[in-house]
Amino acid sequence: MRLEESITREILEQRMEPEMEALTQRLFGKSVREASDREVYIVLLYLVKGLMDATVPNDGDKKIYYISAEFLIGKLLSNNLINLGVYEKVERILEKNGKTLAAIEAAEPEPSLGNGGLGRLAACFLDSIATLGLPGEGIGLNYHYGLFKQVFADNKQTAQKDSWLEADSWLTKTDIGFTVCFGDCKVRSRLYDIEVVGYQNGVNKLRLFDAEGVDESLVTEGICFYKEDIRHNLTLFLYPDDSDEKGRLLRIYQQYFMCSNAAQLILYELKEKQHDLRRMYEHAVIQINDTHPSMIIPELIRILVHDKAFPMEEAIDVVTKTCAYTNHTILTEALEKWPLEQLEKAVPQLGPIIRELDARVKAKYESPDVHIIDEQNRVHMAHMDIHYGFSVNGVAAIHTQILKESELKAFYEIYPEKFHNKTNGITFRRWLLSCNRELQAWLNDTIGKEYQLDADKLEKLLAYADDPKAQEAVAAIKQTKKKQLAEYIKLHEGIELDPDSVFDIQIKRMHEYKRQQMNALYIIHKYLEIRAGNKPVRPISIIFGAKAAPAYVIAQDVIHLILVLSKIINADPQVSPYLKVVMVENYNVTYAEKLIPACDISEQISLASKEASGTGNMKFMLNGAVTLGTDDGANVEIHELVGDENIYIFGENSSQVIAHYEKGDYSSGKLYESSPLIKRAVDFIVSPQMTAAGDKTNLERLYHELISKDWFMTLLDLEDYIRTKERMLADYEDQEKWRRMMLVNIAKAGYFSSDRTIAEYNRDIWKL
Ligand code: 26Q
Repeated sequence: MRLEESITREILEQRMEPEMEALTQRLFGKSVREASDREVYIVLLYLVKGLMDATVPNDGDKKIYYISAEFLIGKLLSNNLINLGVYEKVERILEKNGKTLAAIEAAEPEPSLGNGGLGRLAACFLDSIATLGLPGEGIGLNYHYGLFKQVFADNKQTAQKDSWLEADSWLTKTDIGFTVCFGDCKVRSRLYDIEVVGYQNGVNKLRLFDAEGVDESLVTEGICFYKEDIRHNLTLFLYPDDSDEKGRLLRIYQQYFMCSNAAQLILYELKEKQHDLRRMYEHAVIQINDTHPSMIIPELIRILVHDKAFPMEEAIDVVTKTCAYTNHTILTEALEKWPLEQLEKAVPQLGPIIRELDARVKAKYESPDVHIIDEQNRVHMAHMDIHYGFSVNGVAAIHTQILKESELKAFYEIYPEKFHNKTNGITFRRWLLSCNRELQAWLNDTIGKEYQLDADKLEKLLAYADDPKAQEAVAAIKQTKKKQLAEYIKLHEGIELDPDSVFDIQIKRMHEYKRQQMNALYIIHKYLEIRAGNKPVRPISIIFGAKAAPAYVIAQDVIHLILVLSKIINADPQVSPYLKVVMVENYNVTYAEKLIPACDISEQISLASKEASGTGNMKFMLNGAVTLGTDDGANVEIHELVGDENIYIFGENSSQVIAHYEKGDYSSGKLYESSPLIKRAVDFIVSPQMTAAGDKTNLERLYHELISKDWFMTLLDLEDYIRTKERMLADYEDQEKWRRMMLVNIAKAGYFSSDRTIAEYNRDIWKL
């Protein structure tokens, strides 16, 4: 549905109220007052789409194409209202009609088109690209089911399909489509657009390709589906970051489908604008978000050579000058290496191109470290990106440094000029203006609104760090957000939390390197201490949110551990007045928006050197939480910005951890045997109390993992972690000190605005 073509944005804005009434009548034959929340949501959806249609597109001579397998955009209504500058207006109209935006928002499905950080980053980047008025678009896939919906049963995670597509949607079907050829079939695509409006600026597009003929009835149970039928399941699911063999083959098909469509779209747009393809790089830059879209490189080269009669040499040169690669991980197991045989089965036409690219590398460099095809005939996607792209970047200072010094050292020696650091950022529109209206209103009153477009202006708040009134105000806002969260958790999880307790929150994907299991061991420690009579001066609420890849066994075991602990502790009358544990079900962007503003202690406890950046850490800081973390990822930069007095850093640093791996001298068994405190906590996992309440198989497997392998060194930092958390809890009682820390953290968060990150990408890489 489209609004009348002729209506301008100004008219629509001024006539919001009568337009809303008229549209509600037209669509549902009722007034706004009579309409249901869901109906009002649909009315607002179309009004906002109308406003966006009437907004000037961000255009220019050179365009950034941000290609990503994931765009974790979250719900869009509130964000769009804010960016269009009509949030308050709509809020007032709704209020007049006995409705609240919060209730309307609840009627919007969340598109979970991403796993976690990488997908959310892509969404923040689109917001900043639009806000900075840069010409650019995101290109990805229109998965019918996003990341699975997590449902707990018997204290375990089960996975359900999460459908988000509906007739009335932010997606606009276009008449653009291409043919994509695979080894065994051809698939037609269809392009859908989602408009992304910048804050007080023009619009850009997120362009999502779907496959024609996807058959949702292929899903059998949960998230199981018939994997052989590629033609009908291509864009059915977003893949959780770990999968079985068949799933992996399907992922190659998905990646190629995305890349081939992207390549065809980009070349189509260049042709439309009558640009000379030989100078493609003057008009287009392609940012490859991790290696998932890497096939765009050989695909573009293939099209240029086969369809546009380019000599191979020139095709390679042009494509190399157009493509840039972002690395998001140091975990070797997460770097994509596709067996050439599998790749050629799915996409035979790419085989010769990739072999040619590899041959050129091998002719020049002897070291197997930089070859594209290895001795086992596997294609190293990242290696292809680095040789045949003009830029490589890490996502936080320490991450880029580790890439240069160890993971990608051989490449850094060949191409030092290609390496950049681009520390991640977050959009303040969603992670402050939208999720914490109370804080943004107070900031506006206190330091003015400038910070909304110039995040560094948040530093003005430093002048208020010791001001009792400001301290009082941020504490009151935090209290409000904690109360709201407590109500939400009561409603959704059935667990009651005391808003006067300390809210300690760890929300992120479940992974051993992120060490949720270390937090669980703290909980055990605290539980045993309370039972022994050592009661904390103030109750503590420890809150988790995390999905685990369904095939990741240990991660499932950690979820089980936390859920069982939660059952035991919350039901223990001796302990629960002092300690509560919650793992929220189906943690997603919407939940994050409620959890982050309510947090006191932000848990960022990854094993040093393993978390490339983290972005949750930035969201918490911006909302006045204090970080408890290791010197890892962007924590390092947070630490530098706020100083030792405003953050709690513990554990071994990345050089020490890397040295353990090199020497192979870490032994969790030894630590377990030598520390009574560690032993007591770890043993509790398999205590009769636990195995009676939980599943012995899961608990014993986890116990053995911890004392015999513990690849991500949980026990290494456990004692220091416990000590530091205790010190932090004690400091919380010095409210003046704590509130000062809150203010300093908010004041220093400006650096982590994705507007800054995008401005840097543009200055150093894209040059739009
Ligand atoms: C790979 C192969 C097969 C199937 C799935 C995948 C897959 C999917 C998603 C691999 C990785 C991901 C996601 C990675 C990710 O989110 N990385 C995070 O990126 C953030 C943004 O840069 C960083 O802040 C985090 O530190 C990093 O972990």
